[in-house]
Amino acid sequence: MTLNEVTISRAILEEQHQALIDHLEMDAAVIGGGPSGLACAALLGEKGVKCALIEKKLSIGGGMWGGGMMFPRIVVQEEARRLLDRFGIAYKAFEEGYYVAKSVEAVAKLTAAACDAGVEFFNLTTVEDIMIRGNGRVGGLVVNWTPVDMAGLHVDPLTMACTCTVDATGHDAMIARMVEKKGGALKVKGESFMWAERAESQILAHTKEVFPGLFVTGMAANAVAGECRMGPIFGGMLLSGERAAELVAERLGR
Ligand code: 48F
Repeated sequence: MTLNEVTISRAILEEQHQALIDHLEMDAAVIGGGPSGLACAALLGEKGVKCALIEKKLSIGGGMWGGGMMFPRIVVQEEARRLLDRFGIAYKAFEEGYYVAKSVEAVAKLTAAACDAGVEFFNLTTVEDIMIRGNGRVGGLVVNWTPVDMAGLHVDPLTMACTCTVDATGHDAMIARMVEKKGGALKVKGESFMWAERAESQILAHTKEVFPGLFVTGMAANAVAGECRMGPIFGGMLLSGERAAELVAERLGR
């Protein structure tokens, strides 16, 4: 076999071009590839929902890679241990109810689960705005290449339509803030101080449809609600991603 550089280029361009075209209309878009977004996308994919995960950075994983203060370990509490098992993430019991896992393995296994479930990934892609038309629902995303955003270039974006949008953008709750900024009836209170017990016990109540067509999960859910942060305990992120997937699937009638 003699390698042809142009064939390699054509393979990449044709495949990714087709993937983008195939996802210009989809059931669900998950914005943000941190733990909540990955869990949500993987479980939506498993339910047969046509779903893409859009991540502005080069790498998927959000704030999970770094564990706690760059010690690449995460803690998961008893309530979420079944999700470590479900995604095949190895862990050790530390004290009763506290389980420690490797953050790199957790990102890898969640990402692999989403891939296996048919989720399409669009990394290096920033959601810069949302579409809301006459029916008052969030009906799609306005996207651009992250390097365009970073360089401050004036390049018009493209759009992707989706029936349900999941804001999994973490502490900044970027998508919810876009709705608020543009005058939608949504108040983003902003996250509160660190209180792991409170933050983890309330996150499922905050994981919901906060505006027609827009669901929030992970730290974005707590940020919208003005709820506390929790630091490097990740059970709430996984449970919230799971809850968001259930709510979206229900909304889609799956
Ligand atoms: O921050 P992130 O990991 O969100 P999460 O799933 O998890 C929070 C934890 O990592 C941790 C914590 C819990 O223990 O407190 O911080 O709630 O991931 C959010 C992802 O969203 C991406 C961002 O790059 C990150 O990977 N993101 C943010 N804004 C945009 C975006 C945007 N406008 N378009 C695309 N991706």
